[in-house]
Amino acid sequence: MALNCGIVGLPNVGKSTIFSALTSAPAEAANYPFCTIDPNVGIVNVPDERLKKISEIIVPAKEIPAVVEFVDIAGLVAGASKGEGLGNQFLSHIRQVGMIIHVVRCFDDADITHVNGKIAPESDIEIINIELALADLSTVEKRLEKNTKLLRSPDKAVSQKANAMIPLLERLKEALGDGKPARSLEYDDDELELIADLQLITMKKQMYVCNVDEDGLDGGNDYVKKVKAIADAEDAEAVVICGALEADIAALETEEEKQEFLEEAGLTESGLSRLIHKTYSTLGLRTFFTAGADENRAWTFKEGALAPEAAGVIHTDFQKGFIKADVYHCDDLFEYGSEDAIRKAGKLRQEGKLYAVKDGDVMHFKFNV
Ligand SMILES: Nc1nc2c(ncn2[C@@H]2O[C@H](COP(=O)(O)OP(=O)(O)O)[C@@H](O)[C@H]2O)c(=O)[nH]1
Ligand SMILES: [Mg+2]
Repeated sequence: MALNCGIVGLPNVGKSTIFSALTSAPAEAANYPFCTIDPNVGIVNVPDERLKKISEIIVPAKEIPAVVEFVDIAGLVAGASKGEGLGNQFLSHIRQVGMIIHVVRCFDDADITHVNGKIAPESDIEIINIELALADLSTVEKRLEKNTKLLRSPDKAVSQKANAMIPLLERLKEALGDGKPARSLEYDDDELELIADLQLITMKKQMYVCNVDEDGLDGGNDYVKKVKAIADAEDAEAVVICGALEADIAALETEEEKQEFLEEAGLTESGLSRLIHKTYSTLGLRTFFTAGADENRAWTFKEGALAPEAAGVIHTDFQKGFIKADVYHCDDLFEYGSEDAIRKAGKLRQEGKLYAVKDGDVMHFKFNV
């Protein structure tokens, strides 16, 4: 499951500031098989009050939150798709992420140079989006060339498959050439399958982050309004955060200090926490829990997953040998106060292979190995 997001944006908009703040308390990498060892990659805990509350009732030796991976993707400037800046390196990084977080500078600061000399969210966004579209255009053009050659293949299956893809590639070429993202077109299921292995960057979901100064946090500013209008038109999320403030919060040592700081600034949740949660939901991710004496842990699954698939998040053997699951909802635990009481109240259920797991479920899997 692609649990990672790539942070993009023009230089000096605050990407690295936000990335550093996000990863200032890195998750314990050993617990996560997908982790990449790279200074630009950080694994970040998904804040979840429910896990804490579960642990107050079922006291574990260890508590392990769900995580999202963030990648600070440098090198995106006008011309990156043609190899300007760190062009190629940036492309290989961004193709691998599940979602794009597009940071837009929405703060004034004469000391911090803007690449184009002027704070202008609309054109900043356009530059980046066009660059991403051009990168995809080159992918599509290459594939068109290849498929045209394959039309002459003596292997009928090969030439037919190549042929079937050509109208789709032509449509993509036209849209991308106009600077439109691939996700703006409509596809049927067959086309979606054809398109999947192109790994187009502009097929990925995109979310905007307005990086404001502290004054802009409350209700935003004119720059934010512009970003929000663009996000709305694209049916995308726009999250307002102040990178500088998040960096200050991240530098504090304890959770209590951080909480105090937030309250003094009149905030209930840090911008990063909001950003992490939005990322999680935009990717269509949900959480289930496992709880026991050894560890309480939050696991990530795709909305709509059935019980065996959720079990597979823990281990592929759990999925292969899945028999059934004992399930209750964490809200029941908070209401009844113990697993025993839940059982007595008849709220602990046995579910089979067709059970669609719900956000907040606490699961005990039974399986054969
Ligand atoms: N005033 C202000 N400066 C910021 C903010 N976020 C980042 N900066 C500054 O902007 C400069 C560029 O930030 P950086 O994170 O390196 O940008 P990147 O090139 O997008 O990675 C640095 O000097 C940051 O300290 C912010 O919210 N307000
Ligand atoms: Mg940077």
